[in-house]
Amino acid sequence: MPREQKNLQAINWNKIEEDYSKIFWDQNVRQFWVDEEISLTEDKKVWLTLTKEEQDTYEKVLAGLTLLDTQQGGIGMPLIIQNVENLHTKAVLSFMGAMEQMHAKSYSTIFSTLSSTERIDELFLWVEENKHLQRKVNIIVEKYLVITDDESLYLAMASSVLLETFLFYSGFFYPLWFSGQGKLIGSGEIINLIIRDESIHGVFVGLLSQNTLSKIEQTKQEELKKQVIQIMLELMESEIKYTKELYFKLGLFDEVLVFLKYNADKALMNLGLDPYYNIKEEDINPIILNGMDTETKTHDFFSTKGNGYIKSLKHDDFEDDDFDW
Ligand code: MN3
Ligand code: MN3
Repeated sequence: MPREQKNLQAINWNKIEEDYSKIFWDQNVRQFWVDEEISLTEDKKVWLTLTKEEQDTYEKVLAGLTLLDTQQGGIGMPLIIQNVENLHTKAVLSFMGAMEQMHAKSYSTIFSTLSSTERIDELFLWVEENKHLQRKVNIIVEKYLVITDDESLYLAMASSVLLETFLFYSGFFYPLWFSGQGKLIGSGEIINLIIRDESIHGVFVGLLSQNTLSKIEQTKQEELKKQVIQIMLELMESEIKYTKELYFKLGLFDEVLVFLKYNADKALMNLGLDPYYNIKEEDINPIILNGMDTETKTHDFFSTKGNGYIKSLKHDDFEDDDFDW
């Protein structure tokens, strides 16, 4: 007996229902990059001047980031794609998912420049065994694996934004700390490119989440928003332990904590929610802000692609101008 056929739709870029899909598609394409474009030869010289503890933390934060990007590219994006209906939204998310794999790969490029093969193997084992790292990724992945309706889809999208706009920053901190002082600039450049990607990912999925939430009954909406705050707090608790383990010995724990709270607020704002910690940009160590300042970079071939921290948008009040990055 022949299987019953469904009429499958082809994506039509000449008829776009959600007009912002095209804007996000174009922006993703415009800022596309590959890890091999960045020279890391200077980093190797600086690397040899670092202490054992500095090297250890640097390697571990990159290994941790590799896990986050691997899971976001392999599980998060594909499952969200499967559960949204709009074909253009799926296309944009697919592009973003491919970039997650580029991010994951770029850390390996840094490792191959700085670390021995034996050490790299150790780091990947450390990732599998670090309980704080495993816990935070599991909290997120669990939300991806149970999508069955709008409510679970909303929580999955919110978790995705918490991952991309908040959780990555405990790892980004250290490369920014060095590049903000003019050290390990090549690796810092890669991190800045990743930050630029995560910024639009967070804004886009944030908008989708607000869209999804608006389809849900009002009283349930309030309940779901509270759940998001609970997830954020659970992740923060885990992040504090992770951060302590990695940064305390370097005297940077407090600095990282402020940066984490700042980015947790950004994630909430991407979701159209109020900030929780109310950390201002002035509260962040200026070295970190300097590390994110692209004008100080030596590579200028990206200058045409635009860079920087991207502001969050409320679904109701964004306009075309908001995408003029
Ligand atoms: Mn990524
Ligand atoms: Mn991303």
